[in-house]
Amino acid sequence: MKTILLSILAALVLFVPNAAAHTYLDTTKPENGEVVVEPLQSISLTYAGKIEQGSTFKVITANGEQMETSNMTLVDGVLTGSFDNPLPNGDYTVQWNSISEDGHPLSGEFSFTVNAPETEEAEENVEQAEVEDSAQVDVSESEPVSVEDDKNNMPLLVVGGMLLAIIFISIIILLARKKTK
Ligand SMILES: [Cu+2]
Repeated sequence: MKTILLSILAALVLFVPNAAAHTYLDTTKPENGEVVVEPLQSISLTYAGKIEQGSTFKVITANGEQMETSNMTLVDGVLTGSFDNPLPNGDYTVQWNSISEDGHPLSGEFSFTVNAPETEEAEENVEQAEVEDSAQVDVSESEPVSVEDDKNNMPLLVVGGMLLAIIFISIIILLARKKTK
């Protein structure tokens, strides 16, 4: 019983003053879990207290790629990162890393989704990709069909031949054993 009380006391002493002294992340824009339906060109994190210069965040796509921010500012506890172009539609995770005024490091992450009407640039990219796709299809279609069939059948023929050989050899071995008995 004494140890339990002591550990509770220790926990209180260790954590309560710390929590009270820490700055914490108050709000974010976009919010955690938000689906953004307009072009998004900046992300901001608002802290409840002061944080130090050098506080920063990374924006990671669903594929694990990092979106480079073109500008990162810290004004009155609001850390804002902007991008040269609106973020492409998709899921994003923001990994933030800040230093509280009392010197304690703070970090965490939140996620959001962009589902905005495609910009002209994005549409051009999609069209380009489609043109490249159809070009690739044309190349494969122009290949003589018989050649491709031979290529596809070759491994099957080899495997089939090897299987037949193995069965044939096994039968011979079995027959030879029977004869010796
Ligand atoms: Cu602290």
